[in-house]
Amino acid sequence: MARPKIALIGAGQIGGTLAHLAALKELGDVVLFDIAEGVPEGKALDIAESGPSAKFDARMSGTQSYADIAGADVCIVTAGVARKPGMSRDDLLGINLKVMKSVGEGIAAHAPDAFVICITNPLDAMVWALREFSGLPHEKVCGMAGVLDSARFRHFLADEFDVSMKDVTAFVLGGHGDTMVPLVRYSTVAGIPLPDLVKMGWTTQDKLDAIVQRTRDGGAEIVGLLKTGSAFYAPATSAIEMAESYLKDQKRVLPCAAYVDGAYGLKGFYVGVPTVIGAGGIERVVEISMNKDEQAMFDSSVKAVKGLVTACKGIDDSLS
Ligand code: A3D
Repeated sequence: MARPKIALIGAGQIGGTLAHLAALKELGDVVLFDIAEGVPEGKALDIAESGPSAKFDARMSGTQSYADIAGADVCIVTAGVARKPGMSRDDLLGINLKVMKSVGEGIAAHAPDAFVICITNPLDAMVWALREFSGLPHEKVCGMAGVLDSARFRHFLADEFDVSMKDVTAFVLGGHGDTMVPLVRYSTVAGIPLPDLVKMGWTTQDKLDAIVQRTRDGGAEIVGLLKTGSAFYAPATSAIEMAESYLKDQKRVLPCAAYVDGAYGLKGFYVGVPTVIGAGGIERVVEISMNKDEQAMFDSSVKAVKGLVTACKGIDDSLS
């Protein structure tokens, strides 16, 4: 059987890391696409030259032509502009919406059967627009945010408790932004929910609240440190986890920006929810029950996402 083909649209910081990880994990042959001439070619060659030492079998190539992504099984989209200090994710909206239009058209023309994972910010609006521009089935287009947000939450929790990150599960719902909803009640250490760990004296409510806030601000914390761009190692690793679940039909239960059509009382747009990712793409949206406070946080997050989608419609007539 031929190797799967993975197209990476955008060969910047995240795109290059995605290519490296996909090669190391031998997920398939990789095509890096970018409008910046030489960048995707250079990164592809550099990674290919690491193959003999890293001992992977995967073809790496770079291109400026959408024709070269033909027949891709997975497309991961990072094309666009990243945040600089002082910019919010929403500041990127106008610029990246235009990018989504060209990317959506390119995927529709050359890789219409692909599973598409969008990473470009502002995520929940860009994944919605990318789906609209591409016309692909809703279950084949999703956004990466929840895996990253919950990984950050898990990392901070594992640090606080001095336990392995492997035994910490965390749950983050809603949009990828300041209104994201880390759900403490559904987050556990080896099955013990966080509120119980507070009662057991493992941490205090104040410390837990601070970790929740640090998770919400996780992206900005990295932007503040790097000064010239935003996070890329953890975002790339998160998207690779999603791509692998699709390619290997693992049916992982992963939070991602998925099209919600009825669940959570919502209809017709993208928001961060738990999903099952398998060979069918987003095979299921998992609907959990929320208490009053959680529902209020989720509602305000949904409101923020709806605002961004409305803004997109205001910018591009074809989206209305
Ligand atoms: P960066 O290193 O700037 O790479 C973006 C690449 O896109 C550059 O190489 C550009 O040349 C390329 N590009 C621009 N326009 C086009 C186009 N029309 N077609 C093809 N390529 C194009 O950014 P990055 O890799 O650090 O980040 C990429 C995106 O991911 C940004 O929008 C970030 O805000 C976003 N991001 C999202 C998350 C989430 O968790 C959702 C996390 C981190 C970054």
